[in-house]
Amino acid sequence: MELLNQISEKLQQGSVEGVENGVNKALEENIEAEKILHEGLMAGMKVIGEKFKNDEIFVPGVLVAARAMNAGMVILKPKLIESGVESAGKVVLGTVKGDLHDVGKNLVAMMLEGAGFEVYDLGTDVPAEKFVEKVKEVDADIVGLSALLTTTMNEMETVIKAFEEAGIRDEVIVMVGGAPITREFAEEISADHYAKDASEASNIAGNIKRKIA
Ligand code: B1M
Repeated sequence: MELLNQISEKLQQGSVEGVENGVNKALEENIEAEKILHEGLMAGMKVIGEKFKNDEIFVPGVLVAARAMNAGMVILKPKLIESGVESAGKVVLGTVKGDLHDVGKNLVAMMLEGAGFEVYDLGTDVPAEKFVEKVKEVDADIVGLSALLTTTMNEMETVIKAFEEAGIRDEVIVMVGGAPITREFAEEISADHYAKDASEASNIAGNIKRKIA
């Protein structure tokens, strides 16, 4: 669809205004928010990822594209979130230490909020002790760890070990995800769950909550 292609193009150009205008126009045309997300924003980010890999663009270009993506997601957020009246549970979420990627993590946060969870988003580059501190502070049910780099994915195990050392490992369910993460890796580090994308993360969290309740 022409408009969704335009959104993808504007994202690749790093145009916040272009993406915002495109997303607003698509919503006015009653295109579903999920379709705009997948076929406009995520399609554009996929192209950026390929170009980055092939050295056709560099970090500044990727950064402006991510900013444009986040700007589009802010507009879509209310549409993606169906107002959850009662809290489904508490989730502490963050991208692990050393890792600055937040687009996927933000998407997970949105989907969880949409499923009625209270999300405490610690942001990016989050050290293990911060996860421990927040879990204790809010008495979280679930912790969501995101990592996009093969060099930072092992930090997830550090976080799990920090929960063990703090004596709270049995009190919290750990879910991991991110591009380099696999189910095998999740099992290896003794995480409780692996989710391949944001909607799976939200489904898993919903199932966990039903089991707890
Ligand atoms: Co980075 N980067 N980056 N980058 N970057 C990747 C990840 C890379 C694959 C690009 C490439 O080479 N093709 C590569 C990693 C290679 C590797 O480790 N194997 C890479 C690299 C190398 C780097 C730097 C080292 C580059 C450098 O400096 N030389 C550097 C590292 C900085 C750091 O973190 N310390 C770097 C920097 C950056 C920017 C800052 C410029 C920017 C991030 C900006 C931001 O996030 N605000 C950036 C970006 C944007 C990317 C790519 C292009 C896109 C990532 C993205 O936003 N995707 C990425 C290439 C790619 O992924 N194709 C790349 C869209 C998003 C919706 O998908 O985040 O995968 P994703 O999330 C998915 C799933 O993974 C999952 O759900 C989402 C979908 O629903 N998911 C979860 C994610 N977290 C989850 C948690 C869950 C469950 C599911 O449960 C809790």
